[in-house]
Amino acid sequence: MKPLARATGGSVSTLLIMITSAAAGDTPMSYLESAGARAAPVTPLIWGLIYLSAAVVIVITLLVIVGSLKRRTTDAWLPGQRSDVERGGSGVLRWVYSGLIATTITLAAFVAWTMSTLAAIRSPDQAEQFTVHVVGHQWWWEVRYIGSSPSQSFTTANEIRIPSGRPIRLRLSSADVIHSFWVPALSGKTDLIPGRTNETWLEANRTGDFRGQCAEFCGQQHALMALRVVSLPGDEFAKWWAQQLKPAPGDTGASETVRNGRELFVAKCGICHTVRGTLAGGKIGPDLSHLMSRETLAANTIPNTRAGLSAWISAPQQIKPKNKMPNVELSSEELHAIRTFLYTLQ
Ligand code: HEC
Ligand SMILES: [Cu+2]
Repeated sequence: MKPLARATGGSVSTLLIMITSAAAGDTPMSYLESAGARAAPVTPLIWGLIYLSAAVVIVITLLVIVGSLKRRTTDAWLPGQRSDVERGGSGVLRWVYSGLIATTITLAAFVAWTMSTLAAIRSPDQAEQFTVHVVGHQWWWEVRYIGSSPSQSFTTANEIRIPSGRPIRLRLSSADVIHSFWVPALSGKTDLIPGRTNETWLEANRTGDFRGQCAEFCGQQHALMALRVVSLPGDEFAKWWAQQLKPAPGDTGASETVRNGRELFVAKCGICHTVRGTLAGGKIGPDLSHLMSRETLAANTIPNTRAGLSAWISAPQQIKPKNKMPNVELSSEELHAIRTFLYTLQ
């Protein structure tokens, strides 16, 4: 019996360590802490289920140990011999009945808790401020801000900025296969399904940076299809929106290199990328109109620094193999010119 007791003690303490380290919250995508009204009611439910599961493991383990220690008869049990289940007060059936009743009551209680949680997060308690339409692509997120009119709308990628403390409406669709939108601290998962549009909402109750991840396997680079939700104070958010509406700066005052870079960009990259205010209007890759206002590249894969941007443009297939941007043949002068032009896209 001793090794069994030791093994049981070991697995229970491993479980407890797992639970407490996940609860510490130093992981960027911990789902055990929430930061918004849509996630808040879900977190206690997760904790409830964790405690319930731990209790089930402990109770069953104890019953097995007690059952094996408590030998009911000293008679040897011969093969083929039948042992009758006793009815009545001291019988085995009492255990079966009480087990069934306890399980049914517990599960029913959790079903009720789950249903009421779903009802609680169905819609926010104040009207949504605006709509963001997120389109899943293999393997990045197109993010369309729908303003009060087309001239107030714009498109960006992989980073969703929101005003803190205000709910926003999310519309989710897909350009290719099924993806799933998941920002654990702010919302549970909602799928992006080709041919239909799902609606949900998002709210952060504080400013901060919340990491998300595609949560439905969608091909080779599924793991590198992350996103960020950045929650800003209202006035900063309004400034950011106004800045995003601006087209790329024109020729006036632009250096020779920038003008060159723009021409090269339109010729070599414009088939797939849009930069508003230039002739580049491609829709296959992310909109780059305000590339420099984003902190990461290629769906949160590398930081958007000078080195990161050069590395990505010269060899995207090395950084994110099989992604839909091919390595484009560029001389070092061309790379320099394109990069200098991209730096102007603040
Ligand atoms: C055949 C289409 C195609 C061409 C041509 C192309 N790209 Fe891309 N590009 C993409 C796709 C698709 C992505 C998204 C990759 C991913 O994250 O999976 C991308 C991503 C990027 C990103 C990262 C954007 C972000 O917000 O994450 C930059 C920067 C970029 N491309 C620059 C360029 C430049 C500069 C050129 C021209 C030298 C170019 N691309 C040519 C399709 C293309
Ligand atoms: Cu995916």
